[in-house]
Amino acid sequence: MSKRALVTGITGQDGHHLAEQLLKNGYTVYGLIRGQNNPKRTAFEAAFPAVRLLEGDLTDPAALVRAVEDSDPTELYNLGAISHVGYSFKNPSLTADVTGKGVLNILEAVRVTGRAETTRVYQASTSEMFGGLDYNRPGSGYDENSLFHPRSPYGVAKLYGHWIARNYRESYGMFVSCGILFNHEGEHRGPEFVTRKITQAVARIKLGLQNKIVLGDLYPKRDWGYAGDYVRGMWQMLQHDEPDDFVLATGETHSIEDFLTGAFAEVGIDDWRPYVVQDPAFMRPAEVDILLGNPEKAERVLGWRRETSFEGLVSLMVRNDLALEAVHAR
Ligand code: NAP
Ligand code: G4F
Repeated sequence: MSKRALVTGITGQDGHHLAEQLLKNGYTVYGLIRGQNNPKRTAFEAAFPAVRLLEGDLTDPAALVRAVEDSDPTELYNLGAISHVGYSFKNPSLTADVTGKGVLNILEAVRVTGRAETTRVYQASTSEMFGGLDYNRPGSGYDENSLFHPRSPYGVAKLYGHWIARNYRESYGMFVSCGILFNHEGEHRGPEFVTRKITQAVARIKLGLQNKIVLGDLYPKRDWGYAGDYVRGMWQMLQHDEPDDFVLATGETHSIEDFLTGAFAEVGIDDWRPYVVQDPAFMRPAEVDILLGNPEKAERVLGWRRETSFEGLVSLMVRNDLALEAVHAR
């Protein structure tokens, strides 16, 4: 049977890795692209000439119905979202519409076009739903049964998406699986996220193009993995017999200070402190102090394994940015 995937958020980090893996697995891949003149379109088309782009926005139910009808997907990966936690504090209403209600719009597009029984849906849920508060510390790691207490408009919108996805599974028998993914990074990570901001700056400092990096809080801890490993897990969730929820994580947690230490060490700088300035502009009204996940269920049920270590991730990101920045420096 021919395999057709529709991916929302295909121009984002995970969309890039997923498009690569789906094409390799023989899928016909459709991607939703938003905006009148999306600046990422040209580069995306050059990298993925085989992907068929369909125009539409997650806030536009009619466009989503058209995209589902045009692609007739056997699998739909809903990766599209306002995904930046800091931005969500500044744009909470838009975040609710895109990141929250956008999930409902996708599920309805599948249902009202008569595909509830034929299209498998992946929903991109997140560890931000846990919140990392004192009364709800991760212990040996948050899992699929841990308490939720989101700490940002983004986390709250994602929790709505998570529960409406589960509701469509229970109400209409739809195959909808939610991946509760902990932070994952890599060479396609947006520069607005802390890891990429650091690796770009480290590369530029090494090449003499910059001398400081301005950051917010440095104490928070995250369970950071490699995005390539995590999109493999998304695909595995949709190949499983039953729809379900799965945590993907490394089971390790590291502070931003740890990430700085590793990234600067990669270019031979032992002490990052002289290069880092803190600015409250990059701090959030409410912070998630610590995230740590327990991927035992995904490992046991799906056979999922992460392959890239924390040290390997930091190293690959710094080396990637050194190569990119060296071209600019010439
Ligand atoms: P990303 O790089 O920020 O990509 C987000 C994508 O959503 C982009 O393609 C963006 O389009 C698209 N988008 C934004 N607003 C839209 C709208 N109104 N209509 C249609 N598309 C829209 O995020 P990512 O890191 O790839 O993450 C993928 C998904 O997983 C997101 O839902 C994110 O919240 C979730 N997640 C991520 C992580 C992580 O650590 N990366 C962890 C857990 C969950 P443009 O390219 O046009 O901006
Ligand atoms: O890199 P971040 O912006 O990622 P955050 O907030 O953990 O969210 C990411 O992971 C979630 C999964 O847990 C995803 F759902 C979400 O879509 C996104 O991919 O920030 C990480 C930490 C935070 O504690 C933040 O306050 O870094 C801290 N930080 C310190 N200085 C900074 C900065 N974050 C950013 N973006 N920029 C800074 O200058």
